Amino acid sequence: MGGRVDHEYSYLFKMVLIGDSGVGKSNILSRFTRNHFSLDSKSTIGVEFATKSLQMEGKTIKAQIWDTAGQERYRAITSAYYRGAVGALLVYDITKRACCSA
Ligand SMILES: Nc1nc2c(ncn2[C@@H]2O[C@H](COP(=O)(O)OP(=O)(O)OP(=O)(O)O)[C@@H](O)[C@H]2O)c(=O)[nH]1
Ligand SMILES: [Mg+2]
Repeated sequence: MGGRVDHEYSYLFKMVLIGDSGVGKSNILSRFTRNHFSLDSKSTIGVEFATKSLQMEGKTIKAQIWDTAGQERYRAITSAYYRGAVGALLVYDITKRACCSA
């Protein structure tokens, strides 16, 4: 009954990846956490997450990164996952100029 809690990290940071569909959010995450890139990855449904532990100044820092779906129809679900995040990575495709010079 000691109530001992073993943490394998000193800090846990929750981050969210947001941005339009197809800009590469899921691939940024898979590259960062697994060093993996896929040319034909599937569009994210809802939300997925992955973690990666990093060593900094002798401490273990765990990044818990939530990868949201960019498709408009998931917007209501995905925004619920912003809660508790300490940072957001806004991703966009610099080669896709949607608009607007007159
Ligand atoms: N050429 C190139 N293709 C990329 C790059 N990043 C992602 N892609 C491709 O773009 C497509 C979409 O990438 P995803 O990572 O699934 O995009 P996403 O932002 O997660 O999309 P949603 O899940 O729908 O929000 C995939 O076919 C990727 O292979 C990149 O840096 N360069
Ligand atoms: Mg995705």
